[in-house]
Amino acid sequence: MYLEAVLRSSAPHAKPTGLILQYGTAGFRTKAEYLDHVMYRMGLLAVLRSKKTKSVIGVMVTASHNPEEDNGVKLVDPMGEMLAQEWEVYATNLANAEEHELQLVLTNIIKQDSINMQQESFVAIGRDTRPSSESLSCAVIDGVTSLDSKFHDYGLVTTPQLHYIICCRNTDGGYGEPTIEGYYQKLSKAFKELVQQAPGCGGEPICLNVDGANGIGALKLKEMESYLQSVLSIQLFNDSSKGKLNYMCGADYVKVQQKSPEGLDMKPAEPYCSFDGDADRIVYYYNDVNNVFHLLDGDKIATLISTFIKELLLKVNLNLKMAVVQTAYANGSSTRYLEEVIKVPVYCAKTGVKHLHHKAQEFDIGVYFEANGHGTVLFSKKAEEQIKQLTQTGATEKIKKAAEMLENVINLINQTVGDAISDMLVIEAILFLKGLTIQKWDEIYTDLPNRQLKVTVADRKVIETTDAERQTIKPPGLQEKIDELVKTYSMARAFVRPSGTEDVVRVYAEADTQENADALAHKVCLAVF
Ligand code: NG1
Ligand code: ZN
Repeated sequence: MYLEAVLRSSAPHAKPTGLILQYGTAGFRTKAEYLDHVMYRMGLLAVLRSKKTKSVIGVMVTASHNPEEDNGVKLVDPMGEMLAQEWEVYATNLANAEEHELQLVLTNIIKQDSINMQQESFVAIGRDTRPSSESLSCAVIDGVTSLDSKFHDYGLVTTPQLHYIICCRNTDGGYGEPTIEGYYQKLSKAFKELVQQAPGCGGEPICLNVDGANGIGALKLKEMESYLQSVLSIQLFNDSSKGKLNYMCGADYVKVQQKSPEGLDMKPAEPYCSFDGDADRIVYYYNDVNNVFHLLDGDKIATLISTFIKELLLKVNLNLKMAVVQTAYANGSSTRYLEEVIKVPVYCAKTGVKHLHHKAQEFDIGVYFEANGHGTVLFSKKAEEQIKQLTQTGATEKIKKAAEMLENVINLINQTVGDAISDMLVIEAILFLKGLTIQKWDEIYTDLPNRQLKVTVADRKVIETTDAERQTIKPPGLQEKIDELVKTYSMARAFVRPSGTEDVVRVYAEADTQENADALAHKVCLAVF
């Protein structure tokens, strides 16, 4: 009988007949005008998921780094992680059911997963600053309330803030206070304590320029500024809701174009960073004294963080298994440096944070970053407990101090998902503690020149890949063509894969010079047609 109420309230959110969408690597993503029914239905699905897991489930309305006109939605599972893979199919089925099929599809999910509809449920909703996000999140709420569920609308939040809140709510505050205020307090406390452990602390605040991509990250950073006063001084650019979100700015623009964003006048040698549209990615960059642009992407970030953690682990003498997880997009130089110089095992996962996150969970300390700047560090319970123990009973002051630093890193990093604000604070603390400028950090290893391009084809699904997307198995002959092309360049590597978030095929190439990387990428594009 409750399903009749669902059908009644579905009418204002009716699905355009024939529209088919897929729950991809980052949930549903397309032009905002196609998404009203999807939002309503994801409200329904979040209630079912909440009943099934007996936990609070999150719904985030955002299309991250995609253009302002786009929007999207993803569900957040109980520990702040991405929605379980088995449920992605439910999401797709529900989004694609025609109005007259909705009741049947819902009933099937309830039956298939033996969901007790009497179980209480609670859904937490968040959204980014896109003009379409407010009304789309109202559609989510309509879906949630049509199944009589409780909910809380957190309004404007970054994606990682919502993940943090979900984790806090489901651990009875064990991960922190389940509020935005609690998030600022937890992070700023850990940051200040870390920075205070540096020998030269107490002087001028650390200075950093931030490109907020005209999005939610800028808004939230402004809110957080007062918590960081006297320790970190932030000059914020592209922080206006009047500027167009992600347009010629933001982390994705800087990473893909390999140039500085519009809207900031870069001064030589000063450090800059860019967030993406929902503040779960960050990249750093600077212009050298000759005004040459240098990018420090997710690979450089992973290297900085894992070197720092490895050094501390040696000091505390804990035998914890640490590894770094990357994707095929990781620069070859970074992988070599991590394996050969830092001597930490490196694994390659498929593109998409859930794959990296999953792999990183296999270790006591799993550092994962996509080259585009999305990443975090996961600490196992065992690692957290052993480190905590040493802060109390460490044999020497040196051991205690190193253990305290590790504990602060644990508190500063958002373990639920990549988080631009949290990652930025971790990076700034490490640079400060190690006395490194952005140039010195950049000099740790030199990136191989690389190029990322996209090709539009009739059907991107004709391309199938294996070996964590580094090889194609379909269409026949494509891999052989790529191999032939790669052989004609020095230090070269190239691969293609269908995007999970856009209707394109992505092409990546690296080689000894920028000209060669560009030429190889172009030739591979032609091979894809
Ligand atoms: P696709 O469109 O599947 O390449 C992009 C990013 C992913 C991930 C997702 C979700 C690249 C090459 N790909 O996926 O890493 O961040 O978006 O936002 O950057
Ligand atoms: Zn994002």
